[in-house]
Amino acid sequence: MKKRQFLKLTSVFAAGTVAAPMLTFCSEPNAAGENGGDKKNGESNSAGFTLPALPYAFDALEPHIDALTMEIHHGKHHQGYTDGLNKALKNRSDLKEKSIESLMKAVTAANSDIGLRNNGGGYYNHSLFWEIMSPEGGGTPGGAIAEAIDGSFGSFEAFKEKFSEAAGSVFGSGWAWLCAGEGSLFISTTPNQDNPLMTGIVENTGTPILGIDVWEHAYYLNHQNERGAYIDDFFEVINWDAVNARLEKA
Ligand code: MN3
Repeated sequence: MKKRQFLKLTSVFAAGTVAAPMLTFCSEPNAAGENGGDKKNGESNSAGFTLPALPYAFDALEPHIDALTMEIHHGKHHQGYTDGLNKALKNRSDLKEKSIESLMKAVTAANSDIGLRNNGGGYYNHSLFWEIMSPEGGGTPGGAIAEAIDGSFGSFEAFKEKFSEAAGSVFGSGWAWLCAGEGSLFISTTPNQDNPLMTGIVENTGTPILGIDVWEHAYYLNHQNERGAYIDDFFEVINWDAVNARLEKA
């Protein structure tokens, strides 16, 4: 695997950019992360969060997701969210020992810390996204997730249709999710980098166990405007073992 290039940047993003739409922020990685690094598991400690290493090579998901998209998406976009999250946490000693899941649950309608919401969301969402894809993925699920999908949606085919429809219907940038809720699974969508852990912000709160990034940066190089084709390709690389593991912990 290629080593991540450390970004040397001459400017720190202006304060106003934090509140601006994420498209602007996302295309401009901010200050080089003093806490950044390719630690295998990413995640946190009191010094900050690190970009998790991709669990496979950039080209491993081809032909479904191309290598250049993966390299930019991971090395630039996810790194930008990681740095932004660390910046948002800089003067928040009250939050420094919290896991990323706890931080996401702490993002509520009442607590509108936009830096934490956008960058923490971007950090969490992409960490999940890399993990639930695999070059050995695709096909139909087995185990507990297969039973849960049948129980909640009737059949895998019905689930796939509903999930694809949801992902296709996201207006602008956002995500579609499969979540574990109270005794059943549900599909939801969120705008920008919001996710189903956030309270009072998203329509349906639950534990995300599968998610697809439908921001154009996730597919435009290879699929251009064909989001539907990208969604079909995503199904060819879903790591159902990882989804099962998330369901077990949910
Ligand atoms: Mn993305």
